[in-house]
Amino acid sequence: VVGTGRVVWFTGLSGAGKSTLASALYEELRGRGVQVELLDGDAVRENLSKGLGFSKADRDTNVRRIAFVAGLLAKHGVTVLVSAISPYAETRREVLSALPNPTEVFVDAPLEVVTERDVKGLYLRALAGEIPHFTGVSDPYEAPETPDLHLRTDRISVQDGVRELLVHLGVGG
Ligand code: GGZ
Repeated sequence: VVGTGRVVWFTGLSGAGKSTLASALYEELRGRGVQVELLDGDAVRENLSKGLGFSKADRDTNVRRIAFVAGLLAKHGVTVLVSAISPYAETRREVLSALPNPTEVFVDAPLEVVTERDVKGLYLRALAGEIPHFTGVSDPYEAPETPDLHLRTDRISVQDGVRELLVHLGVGG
């Protein structure tokens, strides 16, 4: 697809399913010949944002860096999928409003559910007080009030989530 790309921004708690949905969507779009790139919070923090922590200032810096790169890619027609907790509503609003064709996707699973899943064992450690500033436990998560898409991952499958995303993006289900 030539022309201006777009940015699909997945926000939500750790373990809510942001990266799972973003990478599933990535594969779908690639299969359809769309130029697509994935900026995942985890990978970004090992490279572009190495050394940053989880204070509000560091999270905002991380989010702004991701948005900066997303904007460069989108300018060249790439569909950019961002997966980052990005917990602060005001910062999300600021960066998203500066991006071309932004879509804010709220990847939503209740805290009880992500704590139960605890894929990486981080919630157990956070609840034990071993990880300070852990989102949802000892650090805020400001849910989007009017996301473009709201996916309840405790109620729908990855496949259904991807289908909703494709429909929303106008790429068909
Ligand atoms: C939240 C943390 C923390 C704290 C480490 N709070 O599920 P994960 O493990 O793989 O993804 C989380 C990732 C969060 O990085 P982001 O870049 O998405 O965050 S932000 O947008 O707020 O900058 C989690 C892990 O890092 N992790 N410590 N204290 N998540």
